[in-house]
Amino acid sequence: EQDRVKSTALRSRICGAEDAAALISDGMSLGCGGFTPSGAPKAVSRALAQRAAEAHGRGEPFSVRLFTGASSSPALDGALARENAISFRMPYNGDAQLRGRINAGETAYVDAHLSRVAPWVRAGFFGEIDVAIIEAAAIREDGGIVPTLSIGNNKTWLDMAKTVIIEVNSHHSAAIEGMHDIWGGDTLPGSALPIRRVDDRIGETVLRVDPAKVRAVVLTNEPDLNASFRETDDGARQIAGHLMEFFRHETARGRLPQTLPPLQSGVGNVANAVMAAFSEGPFENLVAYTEVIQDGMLAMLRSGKMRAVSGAAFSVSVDEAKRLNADMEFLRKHIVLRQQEVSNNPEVVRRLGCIAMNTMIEADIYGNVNSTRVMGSRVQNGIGGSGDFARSALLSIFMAPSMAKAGSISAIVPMVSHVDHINQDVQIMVTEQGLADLRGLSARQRARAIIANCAHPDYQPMLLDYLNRAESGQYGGDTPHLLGEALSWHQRFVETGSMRF
Ligand code: 0RQ
Repeated sequence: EQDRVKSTALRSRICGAEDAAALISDGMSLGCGGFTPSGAPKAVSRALAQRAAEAHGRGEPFSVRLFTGASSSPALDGALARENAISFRMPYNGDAQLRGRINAGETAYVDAHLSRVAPWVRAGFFGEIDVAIIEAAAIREDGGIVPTLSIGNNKTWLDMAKTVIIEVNSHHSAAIEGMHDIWGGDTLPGSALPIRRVDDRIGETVLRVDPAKVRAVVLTNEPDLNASFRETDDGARQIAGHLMEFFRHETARGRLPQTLPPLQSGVGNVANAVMAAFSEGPFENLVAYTEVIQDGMLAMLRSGKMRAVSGAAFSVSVDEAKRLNADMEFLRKHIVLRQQEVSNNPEVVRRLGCIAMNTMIEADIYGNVNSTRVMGSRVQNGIGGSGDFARSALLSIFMAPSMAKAGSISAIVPMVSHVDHINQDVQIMVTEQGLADLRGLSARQRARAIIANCAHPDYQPMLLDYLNRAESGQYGGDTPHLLGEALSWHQRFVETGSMRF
């Protein structure tokens, strides 16, 4: 395993995870790898959680400020949250333990657009980064660091941190070297990203660091802690079916090219079902400029339906993780992994004219979307990259099942209880009931289209009743609302456990 560390300077820093974790003290800011479980530190973060537990056992405070790429892993967010050792967290969380801490008010959470984090950290908006902990597949003789299945904000952590810890994980195929593309420039005002096609390469394949800052190199051999997807259900298949029909219709009328613009696809069950539908659909030579690369896209690369993918991270099932390690030579030719300020860059998304497909928690009748807060106040995950893509895409699509929690919640409500995506950033809305094409519709027309096509029949009469009364008792006729009633559905759920009357 030592063979993965070719640089003699850095080989001399090899040590155990406990020694590395001992470099971190209470109150420090950590910049860590991790974008989904891919690339998150494992051994050092577990050792750090152990340190926190011991300190707490002695009655001493111990917590860190944690910055990552996006969500991370049970070995980072999970282990530290269990010990209540995260005082501040940015920019995304998908871990249930940490979600509990945030919703209990114990961890301060800054939910931010993923493309914004690195340039803002470099600008000094969030203070200094004390320690970087990143995962590598190898360290070359020239000191170049080969990343693993995500890059996240690692370039910025390596540039900004005073101390650097590298976990070299020999579980990953060495053939991954060459897949990454690391942009050495900036994405602040005055700079331009020279990407014109999804597979353009604009940087180096390795990360660089001042070797004097590297205080520990820890050897590991461990797969990412991936979760398996749920079986695709009928609802997800129906959503995918409505979308495919829409794309066939748009290409037939010449509004979209036959190969479709570059696709961005969010995470989860519905997104995977959409990719499965593309696998069987009529479109060929597809490309993706996306954030997360899931099983479905890899299947299309293998079948030849998809030609090229640019992404920030792999987020795959346990089975796919094994397959892709064996398949790395092939995948490397078709995939460009980028740091997230490039993979999610709105400038590039606008230039390429992407189709953004993201999942939501709820939408209102006018097309505003809540992706993050249940009943307005409980965070689920975070905005992630959905805003980076939705605002700048040629077409922005939001999808969800029409009801949640066994039908006690309607995903279509009079007014969203929290807004992540304003109606101007939502052109197409899809549920298993159908698809609403909102392009060119006024607010009142959007409301009719969303209720007719997307709402569940159980909730349609209630929504129509709300809209009709709002239109007749209106204060304003553009976007009619009954202000005293607009959030009453959420209030009723909180009080009774159901939005139904
Ligand atoms: O709760 O876990 O308690 O059962 O939300 O919902 O249906 O399992 O769907 O996993 O696809 O997540 C929007 C959260 C959907 C996700 C969201 C409850 C539901 C369940 C999860 P349980 P599902 P998914 C780029 C794109 C924002 C980031 C983003 C997300 C849980 O897609 O985080 O788009 N998106 N990134 O029961 C109350 C409702 C609900 C509801 C769902 N209306 N009311 N609860 N739930 N709808 C990728 C990245 O940035 C990484």
